[in-house]
Amino acid sequence: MAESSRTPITVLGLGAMGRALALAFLRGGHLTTVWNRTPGKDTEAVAAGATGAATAGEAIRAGELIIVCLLDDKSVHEVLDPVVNDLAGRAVVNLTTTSPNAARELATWAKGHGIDYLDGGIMAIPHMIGQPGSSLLYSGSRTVFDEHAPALELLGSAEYFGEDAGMASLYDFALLGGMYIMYAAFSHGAAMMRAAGVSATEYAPRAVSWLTAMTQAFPVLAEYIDSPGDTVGQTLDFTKKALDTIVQASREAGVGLEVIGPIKALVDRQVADGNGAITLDAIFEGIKPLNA
Ligand code: FVH
Repeated sequence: MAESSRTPITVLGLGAMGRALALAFLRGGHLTTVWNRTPGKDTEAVAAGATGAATAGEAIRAGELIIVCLLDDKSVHEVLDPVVNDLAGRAVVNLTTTSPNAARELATWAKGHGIDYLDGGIMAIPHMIGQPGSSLLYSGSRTVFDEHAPALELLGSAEYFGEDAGMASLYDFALLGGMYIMYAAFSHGAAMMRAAGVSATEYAPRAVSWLTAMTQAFPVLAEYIDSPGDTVGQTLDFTKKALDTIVQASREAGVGLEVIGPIKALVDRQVADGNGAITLDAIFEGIKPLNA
């Protein structure tokens, strides 16, 4: 497709991620205009063919699809509020990390100003953008997602999670939460092995193969969580014994209990509440929202 037949795109915010997004659109043949609050950050994008704009308003007027990649929801308002008239009638895709409710607030604000708003969560780091493995989650305007899917797919795989603008962010944080808990789990294991002089490098391949294999249990656990019923598999009584021993082994190794301790506390509480015969999904019952 000729460059002129592709949607002109504007990227607001040229931090590490904004720069990667702009370069991906340029590689995809889009006329791309860029703007950043602090001047001088557009050198790489301009060298690659982007047009540098002096103001956010000038940048917005040059684009049909406006990509926002700033620090947080506060900075999004700081940049977009003064140029709301320029945005009216345009499609805005906000890839700034915000909480689900902040995304919903931005969607409501946008609707009130005639702006078609799609929120996005980036499951990638800047150098992954446009590469296999980069994944972006979207929710909000179906029209924006459908009309601009080819451009959005230049950044990574694009998945749509419905009209509720907060859903992409919710998935983003649920997945990121899991990632941080998993990294903490790796550190706990590495600390235990350090006590015996085994390096983290030696331990890492074991952790990869074991934890990867264990993720296969997620769909089964999910069934129990969604439809609590007959107990099949490992009970909490069994899990409690295992955790008691892991805690003992951690203590023997001189490892802090900050990571494993809260998990043991959750299981202990469920067993104390009489749920020892239930499977691991009882952990979910212990932390789920009160009204769910
Ligand atoms: N980098 C990453 O790995 C992660 C991956 C997952 C998604 N995040 C989110 O992407 C947003 C931008 O991240 P970033 O890496 O580009 O962040 P920085 O390099 O720190 O750039 C921040 C840009 O935001 C501009 N900015 C900040 N506050 C304001 C403001 N009040 N008004 C206007 N612009 C503002 C900043 O401008 P400047 O400081 O250069 O003037 C940068 O362009 C973020 O939500 C991540 O969570 C990235």
